[in-house]
Amino acid sequence: MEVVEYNSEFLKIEFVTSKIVRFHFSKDRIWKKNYSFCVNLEKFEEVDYEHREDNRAHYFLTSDLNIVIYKNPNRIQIYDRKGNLINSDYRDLGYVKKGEGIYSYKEIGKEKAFLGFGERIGSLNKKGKRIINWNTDEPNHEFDRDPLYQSHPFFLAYSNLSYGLFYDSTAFSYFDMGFESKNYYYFFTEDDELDYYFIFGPSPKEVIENYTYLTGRCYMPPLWSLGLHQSRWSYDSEDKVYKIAELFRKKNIPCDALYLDIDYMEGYRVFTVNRKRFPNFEKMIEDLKKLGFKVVIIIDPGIKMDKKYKIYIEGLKEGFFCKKKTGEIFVGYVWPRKTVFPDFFKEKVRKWWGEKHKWFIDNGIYGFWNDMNEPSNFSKFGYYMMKLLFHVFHFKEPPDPFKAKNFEERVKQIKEKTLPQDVVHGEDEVLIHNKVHNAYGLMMTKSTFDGFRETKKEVRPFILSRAGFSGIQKYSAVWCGDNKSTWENLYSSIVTLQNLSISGVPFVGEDVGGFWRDCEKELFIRWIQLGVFYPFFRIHTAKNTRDQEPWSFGEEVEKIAKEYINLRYQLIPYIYSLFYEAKEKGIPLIRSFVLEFQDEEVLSHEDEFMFGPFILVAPVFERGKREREVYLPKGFWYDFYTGKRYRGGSIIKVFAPLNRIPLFLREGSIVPMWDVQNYVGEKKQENLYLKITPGEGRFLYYEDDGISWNYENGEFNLIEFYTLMKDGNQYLGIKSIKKGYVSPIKKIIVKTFRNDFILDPKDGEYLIS
Ligand code: MIG
Repeated sequence: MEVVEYNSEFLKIEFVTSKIVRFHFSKDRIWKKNYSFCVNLEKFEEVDYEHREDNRAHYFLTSDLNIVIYKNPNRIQIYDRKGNLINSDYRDLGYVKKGEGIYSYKEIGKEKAFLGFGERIGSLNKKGKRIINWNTDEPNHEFDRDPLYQSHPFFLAYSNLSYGLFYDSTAFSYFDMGFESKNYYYFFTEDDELDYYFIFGPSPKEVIENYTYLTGRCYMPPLWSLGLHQSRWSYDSEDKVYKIAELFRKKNIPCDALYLDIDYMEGYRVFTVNRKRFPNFEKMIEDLKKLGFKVVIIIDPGIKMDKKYKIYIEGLKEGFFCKKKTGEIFVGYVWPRKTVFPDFFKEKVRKWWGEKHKWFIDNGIYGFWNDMNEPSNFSKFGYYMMKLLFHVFHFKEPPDPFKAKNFEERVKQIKEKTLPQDVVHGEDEVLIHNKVHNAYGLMMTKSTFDGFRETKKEVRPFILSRAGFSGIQKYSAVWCGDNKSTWENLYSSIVTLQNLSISGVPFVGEDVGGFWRDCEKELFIRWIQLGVFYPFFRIHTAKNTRDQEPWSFGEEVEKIAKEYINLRYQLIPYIYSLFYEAKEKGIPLIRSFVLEFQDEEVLSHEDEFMFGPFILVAPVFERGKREREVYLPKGFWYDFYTGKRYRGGSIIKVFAPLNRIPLFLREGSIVPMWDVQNYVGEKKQENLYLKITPGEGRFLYYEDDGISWNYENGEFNLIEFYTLMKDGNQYLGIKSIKKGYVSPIKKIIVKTFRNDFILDPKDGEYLIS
């Protein structure tokens, strides 16, 4: 750690690793912001560096970087050790206090694209855009609508020296990425101090690896959560739930999870069950378990203000609810009408809340869905409006009458959709809402995760959160909230999920089929085909909309849907192994081309993505389309269905009938697959299929028991599969890297497009062509 003078204030420089540097400014050498909601500040290693100083500047040299801090005027520039400039403050404007907040300007140099920024609608590259960080319940996902439910003040600057910047601020903030001027970009925050990290690559994957080293990585999701999730607002009675479950099994359509949305509760009182609708709730969970289903229940943060309701009484007595500066409890309006909000910034509250899940966990619920945790607050008018529209007039989507005219109006509008600015949080109630707003959902989800781990030590939970901040991946999966059943929203999900993945969150998805409005046949088919390649694969739809189960659109649709859901289940071993890479290195499953290929061409094809290293997905996103153009990056590619070979580096036109989403396998692909089953665990998977294309490649296969935390004690296997070309022949190598778990695999079935080969799962190199 070093401190230098900066604009007659102070700059603290900390080295997290030789590639990650923290810059933290303060007025008076006190650094009030000595906490972080996502970075483990204790974890910083001892990093070797050299400090030199002359009249002009301070120089800090690590094994990878040369950080120059000019003295007069103050300006930060960062170079690699070969002397290439990576990032520079814009003139002397690297740290500017003005009005309500702080600005930090940087020069736009060689950066070809700015990617990441968490959950965003609009084009992949955010160069030239302005982007707000303020968790917002935004039900209208039209192009460029911003912000949404999550804030990740992080981006990846893509060039041949890629870097990232992470601004560890949970306050209201925004990025201007060359909107105002093409010469610079800036970050503005209403925080008290500027606290940010420079993260070097130089490859985009290394940036993500380093960023997630800082903010955390996911755990291995329970295997069942990689199957299909079926949801709607709401399956609101036992009968309905049983009926859905039975239909899935009768039709042999695989599915692992069924959802209970807000109507399972007693008058929207969280942690209760409506016994009129679910008289035998416990038995229902048991019965569903026998059929191979897990039940995921929604948990909203808002607590009904009701003097007879246990949770309200307890929280009130203990002082657990968010208060205004004046000391009185803040009362908002959400689904339970008058609503109070737990202060998740207090450790005691998190513990209390976590423990409240116990009854459900004891009764076999291993999945919790955290909604409305921005937190969303309707206002009194909004509440009655929502009631009227959804319960009386049966609307299928909320109207969007309040479109902001300009940036300032938008800021004002989003700040009104949540707790007031003067609510105070935390142990000593000194954290002002405006400064910590973006971490509310993160803290709720953390409380859920910790509570579960305390209560049920042997089982991994599945947690899903709508709101979040950087680091959310440590606790939960993320879905992007209330999209619509429109082609535009199918398209935007392709792009949104790429940026969210670049932001270090691997377990992501959108409502398949679309949430608001009635879905239509063709859209449903195309969305299911795409959803197979969402790491989190859930069908969900809003109140009052038509049914959205795989069989709801007639036989033709059902047949295609089933075929693709089957494919999803076959791909689970590939997906699970990719999650291992996400857990170890932070590398996401959905990969923009920039993560896998190095050339400029790849930037202009945001409507395609890689699913892991091998599968190129080119979704169809227009009605009536039966072909599409696909850009194949350099190298050789094979049509997933036919094995037809293509030379990459150009755009091709492919046939895309209704029952086919264009998919391509990269040369050197090794994709592990299973037999189809109705739910994870139905069959012991003794056959491991390897789908292989010509060329050379490698894949690290991971397996464990799929449900317990025993992998943390080494109970897992790693097998390296690789392909080699020798004298024009292809060989498959099998090399066990780690053995800690009894593998179910009895046979390895190699599937090239020409032949099948059956192998014993033993180390060696085998001729396969
Ligand atoms: O105000 O619980 O995004 O998935 O079905 C709407 C009802 C509240 C919003 C969620 C959506 C969920 C719905 N919720």
